[in-house]
Parts: sequence; C-alpha cells; structure tokens
Amino acid sequence: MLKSKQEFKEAFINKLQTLFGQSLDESSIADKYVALSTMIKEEISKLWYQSNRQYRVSKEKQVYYFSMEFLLGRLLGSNLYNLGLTEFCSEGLKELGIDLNELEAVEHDAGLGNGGLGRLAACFLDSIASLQLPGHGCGIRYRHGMFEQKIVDGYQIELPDNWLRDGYVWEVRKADRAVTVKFGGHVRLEDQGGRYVVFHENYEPVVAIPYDVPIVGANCNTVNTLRLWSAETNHFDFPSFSKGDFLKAVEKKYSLEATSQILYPDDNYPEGKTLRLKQQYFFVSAGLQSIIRRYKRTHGATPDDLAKIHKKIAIHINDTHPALAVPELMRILMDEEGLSWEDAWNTTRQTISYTNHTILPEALEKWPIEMVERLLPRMYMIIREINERFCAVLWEKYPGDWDKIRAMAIIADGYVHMAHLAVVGSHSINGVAEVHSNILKKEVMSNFYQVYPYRFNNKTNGVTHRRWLAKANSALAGIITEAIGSSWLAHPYELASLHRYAHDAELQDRIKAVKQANKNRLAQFIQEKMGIVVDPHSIFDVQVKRIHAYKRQTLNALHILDLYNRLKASPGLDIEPRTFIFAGKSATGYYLAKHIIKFINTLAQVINNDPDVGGKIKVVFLENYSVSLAELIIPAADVSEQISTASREASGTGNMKFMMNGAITIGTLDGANIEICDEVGNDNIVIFGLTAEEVLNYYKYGGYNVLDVYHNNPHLRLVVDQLTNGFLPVSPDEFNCIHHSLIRANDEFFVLKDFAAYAEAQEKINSLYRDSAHWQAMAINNIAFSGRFSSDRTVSEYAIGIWRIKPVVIREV
Ligand code: 26V
Repeated sequence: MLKSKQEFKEAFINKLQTLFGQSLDESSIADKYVALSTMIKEEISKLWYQSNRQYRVSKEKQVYYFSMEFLLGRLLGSNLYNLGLTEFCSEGLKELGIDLNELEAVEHDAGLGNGGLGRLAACFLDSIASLQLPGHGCGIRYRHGMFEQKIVDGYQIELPDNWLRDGYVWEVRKADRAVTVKFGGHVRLEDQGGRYVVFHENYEPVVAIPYDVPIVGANCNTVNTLRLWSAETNHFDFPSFSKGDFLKAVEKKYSLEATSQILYPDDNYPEGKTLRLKQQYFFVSAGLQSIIRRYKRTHGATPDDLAKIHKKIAIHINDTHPALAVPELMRILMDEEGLSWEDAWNTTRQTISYTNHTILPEALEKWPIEMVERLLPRMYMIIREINERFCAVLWEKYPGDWDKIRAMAIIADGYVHMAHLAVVGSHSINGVAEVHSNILKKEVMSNFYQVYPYRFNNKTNGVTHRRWLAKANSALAGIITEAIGSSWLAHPYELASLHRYAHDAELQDRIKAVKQANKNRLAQFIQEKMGIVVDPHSIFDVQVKRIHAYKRQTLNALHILDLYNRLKASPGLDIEPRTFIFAGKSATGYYLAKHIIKFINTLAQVINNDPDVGGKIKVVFLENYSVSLAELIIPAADVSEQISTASREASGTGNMKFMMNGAITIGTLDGANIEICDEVGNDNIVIFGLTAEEVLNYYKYGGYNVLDVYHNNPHLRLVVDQLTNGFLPVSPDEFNCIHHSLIRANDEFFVLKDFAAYAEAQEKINSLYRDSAHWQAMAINNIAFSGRFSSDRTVSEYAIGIWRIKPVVIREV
C-alpha cells in the first residue's frame, strides 16, 4: 500500500469503497478517518504479528504494566508519527484535497484515565515500544471513560463519555482468549492426602474478553500490546423470559457487565465502592490468567517451571489499584499450579514491583474487611495468611511493639491496607520524583523502609517527547532539528546542545515566531469555543490539571483577583498584558473543587467585562480538559503554573510537557519541579514558597496560624474578604467553602502563607517577559534541558533497575 504516493492514494480510495461503498466525493470526513486508520492498522498488524512471533521465539523476559488507567488520547497521529508516515500520508491526502489534521480531529480521545497516573501509563507504553522493549499494558476497556465536562453558568456539568459510539478502529476483540473471573461464593479446603485442594463454590462468573490495542514503537518494527478487558456474559434468565418478564431476563446480564462500564472519575480520593473493588480484581485476575496461560505454552507447565516465572515475566503495578495481583498470583500458583506456599511466595515477590504515586493520606486505598471477604473470599484468605506471616516477621524484629506492628499490618482496624500489601508483596517500591521517594522513605513508609531498605528506589517520571514535542509542536521540532540535527529525537538528552544557541538572535526569533503562531491558534480556538477575544500578544499564563485543593488553583485565582483590584485602583498600572488560562476537571463529588471552578469562572465574568481593565488581563476557563486539548494548549503557553503545596504533588508531568515547549515555570519546590530547577538552573525558572521540609514540619509540629498572615497583608485580606462580602456577582455564600478552607480550617495547603511570595514571583515573571531576548534565551534553555524528562529515560531506568528486561530487535520479514 505504501510504496509510493500514487499507490497510497489508490489504496485509500479503494478502502473507502470496500468499507463504505462510497467514492471519495461521497464519503464523510468520519468515513475518511476510518478508512485511513484501517489502512494504517493493517500496516501495523504485519509488524504486530512479527513482534509477537519473535517474542515467543526469543523467549526473552517481558514486562506487563498493570494499570487501572491508560489515558491514551488519540492514536492516528502518534501511530503515523511512530511509523514515520506522517509526511507521506499528509502529502498524499493533500493531493486528494484532504487535510490530515482534520482527519485526526475526528478520533475520539481514549480517555481511560483521570490525569497524571493514567497519562504516565500511556507515555510509558510509547517509550517501552520505542526502546524496542518487550512490554505490554493490562487494563480495563471502560465503556465510558473520563466524563465530558461542560461549563454551564460557571459550573461544571458532567456528561457521559461515549468514546465507543462510532466504534474504535485500533482495537481487536479476541473472544477466543476470554477467561472467567469468579466473584463471591464460598471457598472450601479439602485435605487430600496432606495436600489442600481448594474448591470455590457458588461463585458468580464474569467472562473477561480481551480487546487488544497495538502499541507502535517509533522508527522500529516493535509493536507491543495493550490488552484491555471487557466484562461480558452470556447469562440469560430463560425462566423469566418465558414468563414474559423480559426486564428480569436481562437484569443479571447487565449487572455482571457493569464491571467494565465506567471509569471512576476520582483521583487522589478513593471511594470505597464495591464496584471499584470488583473492577480491580476483574482485570488483575483476567490479566494474570492470560499471562500464565501464555507462559505455560512457551516455558513449560510443571510446578518447577512455574516457580521460575520471575525469570521470564515482570509484573508492574501502577499504584495500589492492581495490588490484588499479589494474592491472585499466589492463588494461581498454589491452587491451580500446585506450588507450595513458600515457592509461590518467592516467585510472586520476585515478579511484582510497585510504584507509589501519592502521599496524600486520604488517597491511600483501604478496603473494609467485610467487603473483601464477601466479594473475594479466596483473596481474603490469602491476604490473611500473608498478613499473619508478615506480622510474625515483625514480631521477631520488634518483639512486643504492638503499635508498630499494627501500623504496618496489612489487615488492621477493620480494613485491608493495599499499600502495605503492595510493599510486602513486591521486590521493588518506587516513588516518582526524588523528593517524593525521599518522603516515602523518611515519612510515609519509613516503617517499611526500615524493614526493607533495599526495596525502595526512585524513578523520576518522564513524558514522551514524541507526542508532547515532536507531534504537538512540529514547527518547534523542525527548528530544533535544523539547529542541532535530528538525533535528539532518538536521544533526547542531545537537546542539550541547543543551549549553545540560547542567545542566538536568529534562533530566538524563529522560536518566538512559532510560539506566536501557537498562541494565535489557541486564541482563535478560545474565540470560536467561548466567544472570548484574547490578545494573542499577551502573556499566556497557563494552569491546566485536575482541580484539587493541593494543586492550589485558588492561589492563582486569588492573585488574579489581587491584580484586578490593583488595576482598578490604578488603571495605569504598568503590567504586561496577560491571559490567564485554566482547564481541568473536578471529581464529581468534590464540593470544594467544584466551587473553585465556579470561582475562576466568576472572576472571568467580572474581569473580562470590565472596561476599566482595558483588556490588560483576561481569564479563560476552557472546558473539557483532555489529552487532545492539552496538545493544543501546552505549545501555546508562555508561563507554566506548577504551584502545588510543597511535598503534596508526587511529581507532576504537565510541568515537563510545558518545559519541552519552551514555557517558563513558575513553581514551588515540589515533585519534579525540583529536578527541573536542577536541570535548567535558578535563572531559567521562577521558584517561590515554602519548601517540602517546612510544610512537613508544620504538619508535624503545628505552628502555622493563618490569621497571622491574613491580618498582616491588606491586599491578601481584601481578596479573601471578597470571596464572601458580596463583591462578586454571586450569592454571598457561594464561596463559603473556599473561605472556610482558607480561614476556619487554617489553610491546610498554605495558600495564604505562600501568597506574598507568589505575587512577588509573578512580578518577576512580568519583568523577565519584558526583556524579550532574555525570555527567549530562558525558553531555549528550558527546551535544551528537558531531555532528562523524556519517558525514554524513565522507562530505561525501570527496565534496567527493576524489570531486568532488554530490547528485542524485531526483524521485518
Ligand atoms: C487514586 C485513586 C484512589 C482511588 C479512587 C480513584 C483513584 C484514582 C486515581 C488515583 C491515583 C491518584 C494518584 C495520582 O494520580 N498521582 C499522580 O501521579 C502522577 C504520575 O506519577 C504524578 O505526576 C502526580 O504528581 C500524582 O498526583
């Protein structure tokens, strides 16, 4: 198909005919998207087949990345990019009068994730394949992904995401690989001549059907697999049907299939819902069953063979959500394969590794014992045994120290503590940025660190520079390549050689022009979407991420209100025009976050319509933040807001995407910001606020009284008062909850404490921006030193340090 442009065009027209019975002129843009994607998938399939075959033959070790979330976004563009076909297809289509970008925009985002954790998983898959590593994803094929956010009268409204409505071109349903997952029922042990045999009876079976999505490596022949499980059942209640009770006849079917219907839209706040626990076991069990099945075919099926699976398989769990992998692997090895507890335990522990993504205490998962026991009786038995053996070890080490043992137990206080299960059941535990990993060791998991020091390590996050730079900002990528050659694309550290050109006036001008074009494009989008005219020459100051108290959108918003007050008081105030851009979703039940959205929108309404401001500042809240929207916004940013309360943001990954696109970070010393600062140096970033150590000391020892700050800063006092004094055109109690969180609850996230430092940092941004040459040099340095934050670096550290896997070069046959 893809030998020459002429052949490509003919194949494309032919595909339209065979798929839809339509000519080029008759077909809709959606049909054209499907035709092109189908052609690309056919190309991919040849490599996919070869990859699978050669993995099987080579018998090399493979990694499986288990994650409740994979926030893939769109795949047509990235697949074309990784196959090296973008230009070829774009030109071919152009000759047919078709714009490739328009086709790409037809694709629904695969929004199977909440935010950072899910997007990280997607970046990792891209890097694993691009490094030619044998590694696959395992997750859930949610019928409804992350909800679609609408803003109505300033409030977030949630609509169901219907991403599968028009079919999903990239998936392949593998009905013949289905497995059964068992819920509920009773477990009976029978002693058969000294060996216990396990009988699981009266359980409810749910059939798990895999849907495979190919993951294409860049500029190589590797195509790995993301296997997403869907709950389906043939259950049909015939007696009810024949009685004419049709609803009842299908009721059970729908209740069983509910398992993979929705993605829970909470991040950093677990809701103890049975359905979520069911989802966790569902995909963990299905994934492990299919992995073991394949292992047995390739590496042998005796208990001795199975005791060695860690030599051929690594299982990585993305946060604690798949932590049931520990007891489930135990179950398979013991109950189904006949291994002893000791052998199964050794193998399990050496197979599994775990990443922690948050230290927020409220985000650590725990499940009521009763729920686990009822839904997953066999899992509960095994967890209890793991717990007992672990507590016995602790008892040896800390005789009589019940408090410590209780604090570390997997089962305690009526709950199963998933992080404890994950730590005890794996050989490696990592945090996602230096500071975060250190806090895990020193604070949150210090007990465990004392027992298992060698298991703890750090793997600073990264993002795929292919999607977030080369593809999202192809004009910038082109300029970089002209300046330093193209090898940075495969070796992103080589971006560092751009540093030499930081003060090169010509390069500065070209990079500035690209930024301007990206800003123009975003300004136009804002105008079309929202009817707001923004000045494309103003500073684009951007905070896009989930709405959460610890991320402190409130700090940004209060500063905007302060700026507004100052502009009103002195209309001639000499500031650079600025457009403050926000986007992000709130969890559905998160009352405070929802009011923060309303607050930002209220500010927008007041400020954007006040002639006194003279258009100097504008506020925009873009609805429905998603991967594809991020690809539009991030390349257009001048300023990247990374202002979480120090110690609370495990890493952040948006910060890295902005940096790669030449935005200047205004940020706290939190998460990966610290490492960004280390890379670019203090002169190329604007840092403010409390350090993690200071924050942790306040949490531990107290000593912060918000009223001291409130009473000592009149500007700050005014904006806090304006939340509730009728100044804003909303009911005076509308923002009570924000006011309450700041004043009555003593400002848990130090918004007021950091306010003055933030305002000062913003002034610094203002003056830095005015020296255009200096600003451009900073921007170039940020791009130059972003190489460390490519997920290629992160993934190769996992591959070498944790998974112990090496590349398998796939030959094209
Ligand atoms: C936790 C929970 C708890 C149960 C309910 C649903 C749910 C959904 C997601 C999560 C994970 C929250 C943790 C998370 O997303 N952490 C983010 O991980 C990023 C990648 O490592 C990191 O950059 C962010 O700083 C961190 O907040």
